[in-house]
Amino acid sequence: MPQGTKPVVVVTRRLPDVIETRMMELFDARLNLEDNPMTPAELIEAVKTAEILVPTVTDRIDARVLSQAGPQLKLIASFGTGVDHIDLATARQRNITVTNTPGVLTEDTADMTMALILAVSRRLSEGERLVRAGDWKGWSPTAMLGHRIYGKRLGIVGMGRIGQALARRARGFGLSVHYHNRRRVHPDLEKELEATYWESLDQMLARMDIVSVNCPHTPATYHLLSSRRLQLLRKEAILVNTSRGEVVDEIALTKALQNGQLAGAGLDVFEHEPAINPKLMALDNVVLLPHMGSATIEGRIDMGEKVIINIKTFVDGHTPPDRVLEQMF
Ligand code: 8YV
Repeated sequence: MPQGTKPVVVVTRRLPDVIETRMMELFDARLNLEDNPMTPAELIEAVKTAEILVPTVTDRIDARVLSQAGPQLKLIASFGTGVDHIDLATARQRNITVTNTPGVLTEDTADMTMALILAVSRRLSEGERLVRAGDWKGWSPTAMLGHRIYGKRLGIVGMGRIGQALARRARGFGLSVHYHNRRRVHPDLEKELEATYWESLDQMLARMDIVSVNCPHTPATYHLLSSRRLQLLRKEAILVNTSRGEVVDEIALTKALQNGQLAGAGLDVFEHEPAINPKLMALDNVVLLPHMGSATIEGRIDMGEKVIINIKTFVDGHTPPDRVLEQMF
């Protein structure tokens, strides 16, 4: 990267004002003020000119896009933690560094997961719909009965940062914490969280009251909650997903909910966002959110700050703090 000149940074979506302003000060930043998601053709145009690309989850940076990148593209500083929208292997082959923004959206996403657990168990959306429709006839001892979460078993699939933050909250709500992870966490952490480790995901699923998906989407976790595994769940169980839609077989999940094989689901993410299976929309025992797990003003600013730090460090010739390597996933 030539010294002294500001690097060309293409930002694919609108970011908080303070972040965009700082980026204008530091870089030759090309902003997307209309905030329309870029088409594949627009992304290809972007990688032909950008020295640094700042994409989000709504941009597919696949081999087709990367194969059109000019030699000036050296860094993809993604705004977000998940990197399943970026072809990491192709980026590496083309000598393009990739960074993300881990850590700063952990607490917000764990909050949203807890909110979904409560919303499904206590029928918050149904109650709200009833009131707004003007159909509430007054209090009744048997109306809108949900299920208590206190004393129930929560199975966390993926005990990374967000899984751990969820476990801490869950303890406060009187849930007992169980987890499945590629690797067992440190015994001290297990002790602190009073968490029970299950090497076998199948065995854990069959025994839980609540299952939360908190692992990243990778080739190894695609449809981890397959039709077969969903059938292992107890019919009183609920499933929440604030990670990635692709980890759960959405068609199989919809069928399981329709057939009463599963009591309910809380979903913040979907396999083909923003499209949602219309059959899911028709179900009362499902709470659906528009991928807003990390959507806080504070979180978005922190994410933007991280993007700026990653770019600055890289431009200054150092390894950026949030460099993503394929073997991390
Ligand atoms: C972000 C997310 O809003 O960071 C992630 O992986 O899923 C979201 O919480 C989004 O990805 C921003 O690109």
